[in-house]
Amino acid sequence: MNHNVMLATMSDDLSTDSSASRRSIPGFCGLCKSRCGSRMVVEDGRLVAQLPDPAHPTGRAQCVKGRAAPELVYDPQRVLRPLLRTRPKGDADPGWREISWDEALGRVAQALLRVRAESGPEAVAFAIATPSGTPIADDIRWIERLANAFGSPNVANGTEICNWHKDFTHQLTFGRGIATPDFAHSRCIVLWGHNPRDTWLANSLAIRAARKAGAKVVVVDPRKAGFAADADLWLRVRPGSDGALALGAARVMLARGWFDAAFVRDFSNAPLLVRGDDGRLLRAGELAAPPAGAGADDFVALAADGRLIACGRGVRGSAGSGVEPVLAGSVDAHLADGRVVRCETVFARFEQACADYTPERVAALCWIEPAQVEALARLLHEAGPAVSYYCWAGVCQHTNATQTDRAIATLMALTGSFDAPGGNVAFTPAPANDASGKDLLGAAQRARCIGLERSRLGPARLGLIGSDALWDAILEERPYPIRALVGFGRDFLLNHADAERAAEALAALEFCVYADLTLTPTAALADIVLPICTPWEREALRVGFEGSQAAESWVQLRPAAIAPLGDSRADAWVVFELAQRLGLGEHFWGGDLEAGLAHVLAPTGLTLETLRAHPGGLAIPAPTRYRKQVEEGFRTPSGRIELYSETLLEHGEPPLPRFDEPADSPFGEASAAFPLVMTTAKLRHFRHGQDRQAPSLRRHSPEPSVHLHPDAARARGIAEGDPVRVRTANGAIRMHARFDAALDARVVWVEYGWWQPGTADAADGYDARSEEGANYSRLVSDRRVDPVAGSQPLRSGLCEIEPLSSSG
Ligand SMILES: Nc1nc2c(c(=O)[nH]1)N[C@H]1C(S)=C(S)[C@@H](COP(=O)(O)OP(=O)(O)OC[C@H]3O[C@@H](n4cnc5c(=O)[nH]c(N)nc54)[C@H](O)[C@@H]3O)O[C@H]1N2
Ligand SMILES: Nc1nc2c(c(=O)[nH]1)N[C@H]1C(S)=C(S)[C@@H](COP(=O)(O)OP(=O)(O)OC[C@H]3O[C@@H](n4cnc5c(=O)[nH]c(N)nc54)[C@H](O)[C@@H]3O)O[C@H]1N2
Ligand code: SF4
Ligand SMILES: [Mo]
Repeated sequence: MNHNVMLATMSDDLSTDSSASRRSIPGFCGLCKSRCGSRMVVEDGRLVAQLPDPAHPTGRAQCVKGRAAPELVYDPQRVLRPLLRTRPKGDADPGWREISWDEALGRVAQALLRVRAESGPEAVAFAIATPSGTPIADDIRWIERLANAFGSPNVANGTEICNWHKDFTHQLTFGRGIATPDFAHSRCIVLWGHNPRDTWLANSLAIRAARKAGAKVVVVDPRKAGFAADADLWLRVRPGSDGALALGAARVMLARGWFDAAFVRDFSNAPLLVRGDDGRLLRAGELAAPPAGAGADDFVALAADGRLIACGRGVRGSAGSGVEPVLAGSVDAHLADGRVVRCETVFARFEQACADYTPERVAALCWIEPAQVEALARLLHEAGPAVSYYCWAGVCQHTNATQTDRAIATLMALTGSFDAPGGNVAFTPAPANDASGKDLLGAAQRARCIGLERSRLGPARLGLIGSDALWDAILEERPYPIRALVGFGRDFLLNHADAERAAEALAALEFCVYADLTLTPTAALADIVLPICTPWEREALRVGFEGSQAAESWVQLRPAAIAPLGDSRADAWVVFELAQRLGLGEHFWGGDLEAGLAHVLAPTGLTLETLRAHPGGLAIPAPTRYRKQVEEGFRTPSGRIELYSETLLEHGEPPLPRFDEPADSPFGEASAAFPLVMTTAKLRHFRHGQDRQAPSLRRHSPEPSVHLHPDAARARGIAEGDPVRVRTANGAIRMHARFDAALDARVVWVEYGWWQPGTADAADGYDARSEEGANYSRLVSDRRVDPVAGSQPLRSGLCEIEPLSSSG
């Protein structure tokens, strides 16, 4: 076990502690996606520790961040009163004045109602911090409900640079998101651009246990991070080249017959015929002589004897005819309009899409060894169908994120592991009412989402917008002006591309309110700042944790361990109070949060009282149903796994997975001036732009660093620890050089999220808007993004690194 992780022991149970003033309260750590079950230790009204709670399905251990809870609570830099700006946004001194909640909320409501009356609710955008890396997950349902009830179809929640690929692009292939790796039963676990050792503790422990039980682990990561160090196979891909690797592995599997042919035939659209003229799937009704008994909308497949057979929507190709369709084949189809059109099966087309990605070509594109492509294919084949995988931030933050996700998803489809024991499984969740208020936003308002003109398949279809679209609306009034922003903790200046553009747009807003714990560079551009409390100062209802069936079944009402500091409040409180002042009380149970929580909880049959009596949580046990699609079909247009996506075709995108070079390619012209490929990653001890103020965390990384190969450093006259300038076509920052001999010498990784004001034992803060600061966002442009998801190229940039004199 790593020294940064503390495992639970019996002695951690302090509930029997004799000291009357010391209490150990069951809870869970709200800081990140792992949501580790915990014990919150309070002494004389102060939070003094957070410890693991082994009785909780996610509570076996606690990471350094969870242990730093008291430092995060008693952070001297927290904002504890509502603040009003009294000087213009260009002014170096905002002239913050402390005001009452009543005045703050009154001013916010007045400003929002004015903009809504003049320009419609769509002129007010909302922003929400990540629920995977902040405890906003406690209350996100209410913030979404507020946006919906207010009538705004424009919510920036960063999905395009975090999870859109795995949770939504994946739907194009499987009709659902990536679901949960069933680690406990996996024989092969693929971590593709995901490093749970540092980012998801509970899953990391589950993977360790699976390894002990014999599971193989594959890591696809440019860095030798986490499980890469002792993986069965570590593929050190060039950042942004993952799509080529997936297509290459699929090619090997197809060529060698290393795939589950029966599964692919019965449950994917592989056997369906594609028309050679328009690329659509052939329908029985289009044929001059449809197969007997076929419905007009049935798809068409080919039997071994050359006959055409009909396939209804849904699984199992033979549609009752008893004849199995072939996978690879083509035929001249005689159409009802008299034309003859060459048709090929999806499978044949898929083979062609992979054909160019020979091991040698993949090696040249991905900067790996040719033999590693076959090694990956072999591992997937030998473990199938007990293959689970997770791909996260590593494959998302690229201009080719959608196609990369398609390539990985279709590769995994070949293993037959969908919903199989040991595959990726939709466990049975504890039932809950969705309180996010989707029903409150009408179709006409939804249609006004500013992102829809970019792609109707991307986040905009759910009313979600990228920061690039938001800045365009504010600065260029495209497609219409956005005049006000209500921010719940999203730190655009640090975590999205191009801090300068973000700052310019935020300063141009007529009105901006930010609810946050601290004055981030983004919050500092607001007109009003609302102080939010940490998770230990508020109650939180969680119906269902993540990672296993036991976790999915867990329901918990985490108590507040201590009272909120100063005037800080929970997001839920802010939303319910603001809703009243906006005249939206009817959608918020008349301002009664308890009634809202009871509504969420209703389907569980549990009451808030019962949960309060069991603060450690309760299980609503449910059996895991594997292979559900056998009965239900897939939630895709064809009812099958879609190796070929007519939906993408209809939206002008490639229907088969394809590898596109990232917008900034080392094989392009820009590489002459910027020869190094640049990516980023998370650090175990920080979340994004947070946590540097906690001394126990900061000591792991006292100063911001760029990590590069010693050879790359030496060639530039850089020694370890030297201050350096990292420069891209978009901007420059100052970092410290750290050596990482496991990297490809052409690749560097740069830390992000640095802006914090100085702490007692660290240097001064880092100006998020200066070359002398360390804000990664300055290095990346938001002008070229993934055409569907809108993903910004935070992980496939090109840069150059120059030494600076130590005093520079
Ligand atoms: N270069 C680079 N950029 C990245 C990434 C990367 O890997 N590299 N990762 C991307 C990813 S995956 C994500 S999800 C985004 C995250 O982007 P953000 O969501 O902006 O992430 P944070 O900086 O963690 O948090 C933003 C703010 O939320 C505040 N906050 C914390 N808890 C609460 C709360 O309970 N309520 C409220 N109202 N505010 C709270 C914090 O104080 C912080 O100021 O960053 C993205 N940006
Ligand atoms: N400690 C900590 N934990 C967190 C968070 C945090 O900020 N800090 N944030 C939470 C959030 S919001 C999220 S989204 C998750 C993310 O969780 P992860 O996805 O595990 O996090 P990352 O470190 O951003 O990225 C994973 C890996 O992708 C690799 N990578 C970089 N570029 C590429 C590439 O082009 N291809 C491939 N294949 N890999 C690449 C990185 O080297 C890194 O090791 O973590 C959550 N947990
Ligand atoms: S892994 Fe996440 S949830 Fe678990 S203790 Fe660490 S910060 Fe908290
Ligand atoms: Mo994220």
